[in-house]
Amino acid sequence: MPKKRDIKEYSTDPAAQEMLLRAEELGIGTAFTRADAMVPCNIGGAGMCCKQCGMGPCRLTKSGETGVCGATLDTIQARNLTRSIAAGAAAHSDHGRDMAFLLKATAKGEAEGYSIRDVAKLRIVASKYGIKIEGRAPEEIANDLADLYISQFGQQTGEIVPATRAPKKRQQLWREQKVWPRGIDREVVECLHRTHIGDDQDPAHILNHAIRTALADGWGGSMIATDISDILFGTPAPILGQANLGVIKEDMVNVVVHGHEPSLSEMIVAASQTPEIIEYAKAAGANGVNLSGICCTANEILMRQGIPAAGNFLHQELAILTGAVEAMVVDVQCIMQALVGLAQNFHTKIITTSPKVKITGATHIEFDEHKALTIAKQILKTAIDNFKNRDRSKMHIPQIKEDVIPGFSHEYINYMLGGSYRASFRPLNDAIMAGRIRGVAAIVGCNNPRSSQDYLHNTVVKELLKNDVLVVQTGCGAIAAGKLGLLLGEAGLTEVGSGLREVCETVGIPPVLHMGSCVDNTRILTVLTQMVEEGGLGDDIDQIPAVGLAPEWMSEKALAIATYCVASGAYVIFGGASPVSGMPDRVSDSDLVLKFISEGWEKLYGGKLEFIPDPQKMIEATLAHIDKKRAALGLPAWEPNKFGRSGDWRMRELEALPLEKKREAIYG
Ligand code: SF4
Ligand code: MSK
Repeated sequence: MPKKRDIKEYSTDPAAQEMLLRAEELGIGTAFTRADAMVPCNIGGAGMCCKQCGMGPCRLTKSGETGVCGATLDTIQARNLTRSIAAGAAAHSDHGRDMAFLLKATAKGEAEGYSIRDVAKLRIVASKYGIKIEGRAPEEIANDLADLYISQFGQQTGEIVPATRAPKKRQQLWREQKVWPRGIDREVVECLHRTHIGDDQDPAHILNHAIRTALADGWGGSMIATDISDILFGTPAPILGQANLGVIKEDMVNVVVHGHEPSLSEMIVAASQTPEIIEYAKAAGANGVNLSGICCTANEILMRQGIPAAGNFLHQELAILTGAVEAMVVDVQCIMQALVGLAQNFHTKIITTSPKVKITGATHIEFDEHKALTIAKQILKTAIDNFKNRDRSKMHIPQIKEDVIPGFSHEYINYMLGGSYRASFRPLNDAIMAGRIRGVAAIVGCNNPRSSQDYLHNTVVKELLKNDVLVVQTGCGAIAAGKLGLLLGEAGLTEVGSGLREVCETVGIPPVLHMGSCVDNTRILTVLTQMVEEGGLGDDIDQIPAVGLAPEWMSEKALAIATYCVASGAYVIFGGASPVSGMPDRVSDSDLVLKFISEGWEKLYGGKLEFIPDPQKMIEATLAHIDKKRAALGLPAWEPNKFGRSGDWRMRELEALPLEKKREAIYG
């Protein structure tokens, strides 16, 4: 019998717990209960099943066993992992492609409602590629940049250009290893080709192409997506917002936008603020339209517009359970099919919008960038028309939400550290070199109902902060921290070690920097590159005392992100289960791929991927790696009590002393 977990084991978030109780009362299932009922297949879960052809599926559960075609377990695991990485890279990069076409349409004046909001970023990005900027209108520059970026997807030979933004030494390594992506689509297609029955059957050779494909995502499709989102919608800077289900409002038409591409959600934000829509909502008896976001769409509009986040991945069903959502508008990625059935218990309309994504039973209003504002208004009017159908007796909104300050783009971090006239990463590098900051951790990725929601994320974040590790976050992990109050300046005074506290106080930042959505992990690559270029922390990313973690990963995109980070030189730790774990206790030769992506990749790229389910061990491995990198750079070993007696903190200590003691402390 599958084990049913307690509500507190499902989630550490009190708003989620309240809604899960509500679901139980109503007899409605969620991803949490379905995860209990669906025991994962231990053979497939360990990467030991191949269904690549009609002679199988072949399950390899004995040492030395092969598939019908003779494929070994290592080959099968390498193929399975590589296919997942290709799917993740395809998802991110197709998002990037859509953004490139949107930039092109905007440049030609054919995209209703869009404009180039960040001309400075456009000029900086274009000039990196030698596109002429002087004396040209933004639209002309944008047109050339769009053409260049569109060409990166179908390019057949040569090198994709965004990867020239990596540190010089890293570029040289990619050329030596022959993994510099030629074209984004080409690498994804080649992954599928190589992993077809009867093709590439050397595990290391297959996995090297996984590296090339992931690089096409991180230093290709995703980087393009981030660049263009900033150019069209503005480069994020800190802004006040809120997070959690309490942002849903009783007296307003609630529209929750969910998915990933900001092209639609930004236009819905714009449409919701027009007098036409405000009047339409009032005429329907509501106090206006209240927008909120789920998943990475939430991050996109939170960090640019301050639109509240209703929650992360596992909140998508819980938002509908409030009974107060008139429409959930979705585009691509991380959208559960269960939403449609769940919504039938309430009045909520699930509206699909992407030409690529339809869900049986949902309302489809297709997005088209040429008439985006018109379509956004149509979507909002559909939601407003549905307000009258809300059954107030079914309404239950948890009154739980937290203030958040997201929006730490790499441009802003650069600016905040040095100001307008000497923007620089120098203060960050200096703080690491002195030991005020022990190292940096990028904690990213999803929720997974197989672990307690947000528990792994927040346990790891809180412990690393106490150890003076500066944390940057994206995706659903960033929202987990936001719900707990870690994206606020106050957390920089109370939740952190004494050295990190000095930095947070001096610069005036939270100890956890929200850097965006899951495609925005490229911002972290840029930060690491700028730290290398600033000097003092080695000449390549693999020398920086930094670690990447995805404690609650679930999507194939997360595997693509992990792999491009490894190829860029990072140590990456995933929580939860490994998709290539094998069963070393039963099948003696089943962990070779697991070892190859760790030790093998480390020898080749300086980065490695490991799966560590226990959060304490994750923390230990992170700190050990950071300390190892500090020692290799010749930096002083981290000392917990060396710093922290300056700035506001010192003033507060002095204030608390009696007058005599205060004099003594100041004058000796
Ligand atoms: Fe089995 Fe080989 Fe076909 Fe895979 S490719 S299903 S191992 S026969
Ligand atoms: S939405 S990929 S659950 S981070 Fe980007 Fe969250 Fe993971 Fe989807």
